[in-house]
Amino acid sequence: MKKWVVMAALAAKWITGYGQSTPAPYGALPSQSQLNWHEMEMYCIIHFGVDTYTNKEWGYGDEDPKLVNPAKFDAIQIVGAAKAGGFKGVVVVAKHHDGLCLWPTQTTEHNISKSNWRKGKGDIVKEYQLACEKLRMQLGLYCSPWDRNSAYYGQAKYVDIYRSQLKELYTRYGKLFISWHDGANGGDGFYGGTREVRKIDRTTYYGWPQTWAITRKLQPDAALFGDVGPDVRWVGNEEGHAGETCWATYDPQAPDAGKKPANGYTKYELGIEGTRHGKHWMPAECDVSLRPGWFYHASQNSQVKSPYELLDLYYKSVGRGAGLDLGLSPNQQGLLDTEDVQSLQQFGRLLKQTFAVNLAAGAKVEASNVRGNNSSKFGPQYLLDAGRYSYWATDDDVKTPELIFNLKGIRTFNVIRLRENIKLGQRIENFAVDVYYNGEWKQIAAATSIGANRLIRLPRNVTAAKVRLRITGSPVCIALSDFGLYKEPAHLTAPVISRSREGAIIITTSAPVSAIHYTLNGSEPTLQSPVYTSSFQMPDGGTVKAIAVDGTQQSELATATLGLSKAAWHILSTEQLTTGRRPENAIDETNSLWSTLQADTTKGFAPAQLSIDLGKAENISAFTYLPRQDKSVAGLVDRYAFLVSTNGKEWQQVATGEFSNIKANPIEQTVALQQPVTARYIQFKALHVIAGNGATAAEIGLITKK
Ligand code: FUL
Repeated sequence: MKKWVVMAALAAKWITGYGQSTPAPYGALPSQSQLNWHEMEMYCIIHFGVDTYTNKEWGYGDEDPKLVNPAKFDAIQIVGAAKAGGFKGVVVVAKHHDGLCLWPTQTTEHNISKSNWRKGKGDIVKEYQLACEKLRMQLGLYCSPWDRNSAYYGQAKYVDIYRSQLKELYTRYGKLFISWHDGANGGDGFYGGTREVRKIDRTTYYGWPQTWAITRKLQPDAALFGDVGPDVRWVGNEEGHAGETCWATYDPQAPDAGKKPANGYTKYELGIEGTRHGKHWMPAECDVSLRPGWFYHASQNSQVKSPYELLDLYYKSVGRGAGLDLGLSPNQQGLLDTEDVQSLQQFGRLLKQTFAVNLAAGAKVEASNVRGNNSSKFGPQYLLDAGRYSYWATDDDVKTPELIFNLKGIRTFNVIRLRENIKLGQRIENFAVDVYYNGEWKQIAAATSIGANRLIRLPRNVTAAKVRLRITGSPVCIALSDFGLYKEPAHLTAPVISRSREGAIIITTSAPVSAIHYTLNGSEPTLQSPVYTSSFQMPDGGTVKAIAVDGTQQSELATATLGLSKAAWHILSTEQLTTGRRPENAIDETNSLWSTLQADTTKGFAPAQLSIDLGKAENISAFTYLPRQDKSVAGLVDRYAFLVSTNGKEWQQVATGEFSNIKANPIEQTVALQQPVTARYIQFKALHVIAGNGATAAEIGLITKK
C-alpha cells in the first residue's frame, strides 16, 4: 500500500517535471464572480434622482420626493444606449447619499412611492431589471451606505435599515453581477431634521463582514465593489484610468497609521497600481462619467465625452487589466440626451471596427518552448483562438520564452493585445514586442502587468510580416491565453481651444492640418463654417466649437464653454490676505494655483478669500471654481460663499453652499446665482476645505447671460 503511494508520487513528479500537467496556479486567484466581472470588461453606472432636479451632485437629504417625476422614463432607451456602446451591464444607483430610494421600499418613507411619478406606483429599479432582461444585459445595484436623510444615520438602527434595504434589492430584482458600495461617508445632512454633522468610523460602523455575508448568501454570483474590495477595488480616481502598471492583486491597508491592514475596510491610496504578489485578487474598477458630473446638469451638455475620448479611456482601463465603469446621467425626463446616445453608439462602433479582425490570426507561430512538448495541450495555437482560458504554457523552469508570429502576409497594425489565463493567477512581470524589419528585429513596445488584458496602443502604424513576443520576466512559467494585433482606424485628433490671460481665443492642433473650421453660436462647424486664421476676442465668453480638416479626414468636435473674458480683471490691491501662491494665478487662464496653505502644519484652517475687480460692472449669472488639477487634495474648497460689491468695500453675499464630491471628482464647479446681479467686484470665500490649513484655486470665473 505504502509502496504504491510512493510510486504514484514519483510518477506525478515525473509528469510535472516534464511539464505534462497543468501549471501550478500562482498567487491569489479570481473567484467565479470575479472571472465574470473580468469578462464583462465594461459596464455603466446610472445616476438619477433628486439631484437631477436640483442640479446637485450630492443631495442634502431634505429633498421632497415629489421633485422626481421622469415623465418619459424609458429604461430600454438607457440600457439600449449602453449596449450599443459595447457595455455588458448597468449598475443602477438605487439610493444615493440623499437617501431617496428609487424602489418602493418598506424600510423608509423616503422613497419613490412618495413621488407623483406613475402616481406613486412606479419602481425604477424594476424597470431597469426588465430592460436588462430584455436586452440581455447584466444588472448591478448601488445602495449608498451614507444616508443624509435617515434620522438613524450614525446609530446601530440605521445599519439594520441599510441591511434590510440590501435584502430587498437582493431578493426582488433577479441575479446581480455586482453590489456596488461607494466610499463617501458621513458629514453634514438632514438626518431626520436635525441638520447636523454626523461622523462615523467607516472601518467599523457598517459591520461589513456581516453585511457582506448577506450579499454572499442572497447573491452568490455578485462581485462586491468597495474602495478596497473585497472583490473589486476602486482605482482611486474618477477619471477612468488605471496605472500604466496595474496588478489585479492587492494588499489593502488602512491609511491611518497604527491601524492594522484590513481587507475591505478603508481606502488605500495605491488602488491605481495594485500590489505585485498581493494577498488578494482584487482588480481595479475605473469609474468615470460620460459627462463631467455623475448626475445630469444641463450646463454640461456640451461636455459629453467624445467616442475617441472614450476609446482613450478604454485603453487606459480595460487595456490595463482593469474594468471601465462609465457614468450615464438620464435627464429630468428620464432619458439620455441625444449627444450621450450618439457618443455611446459611435464608441461602440469604433471598438467593433478596431477589434473585428485579429491580424495575427492564421499566423504560423514558433515557440521557444512548449510545456512538456505537448503542443496539442499547451501549444501556441491557443493564443489565437477566442478562448480566454485556453492557453500556451511553458515548462516550469522556462520563464522568459519567446514566440515568433509569421503573419499570413504583410500586415499593418497599431494595437497589440495580450491576455493571461488568469485562472492560473497573474504571472508575467514584463514583456516586449519586436518586428522584423530590414533584416533585423526592432523593439516596438514593452510593458509590465498583463493579467486579464493588456492593450498597447502604438504611437504609429507598424507594418510587418513577422512579430516577436519576448517574455522578459516572470516568477513562474507562462500561461498566456491571447495574442492579437489590431488596427484602430485613422483619425484626426480634435483641435484644442484655449484662452490667454489677455482674452485671446486660440485654436491649435497637435499636427499640421489643412484647415480649422469654427462656430461661435453653438452650432456644429462644417466645411462651410469660418476658417480659423488667428486668435480673436470674445469679451462675454460663449461656446466655441471647432473641427480640424485634412484631406478627406475630419476630426472630432472640440467644444469650449468660456465664461467672461478676464482681460480687464485684477486682484483687489487691498486684498493681501494670502501668504502662499499668488492670487493672480486664479485668473490667469491656466491651472497654476492661488494658495493660502501654510507650511506650519500646527496652524488650523483659516477661512480665505479672494476679491477681484472686474474692471467694469458686469451682469453675473453664475460663478465657477476650478479646483487644483494636480491630484493633491490640500486646500480643495468644499464649502463656499460668493459675494459681490459695487464699490469694493460693502459686500453682499449672493450664494453659499457645498461643492459635493469634489475630493473624488475635482472638476470645474459651476454655481448659478438665484438671480443675475450686476457688480464690478466679486469675492470668493473658502469656508471649509477637504484638507490642509488653507484654500487653493486653479481658476475663478464668471458666466453672464446677456
Ligand atoms: C462616489 C459618490 O460620492 C459620487 O457621488 C458618485 O456616486 C460616485 C460614483 O461614487 O463615491
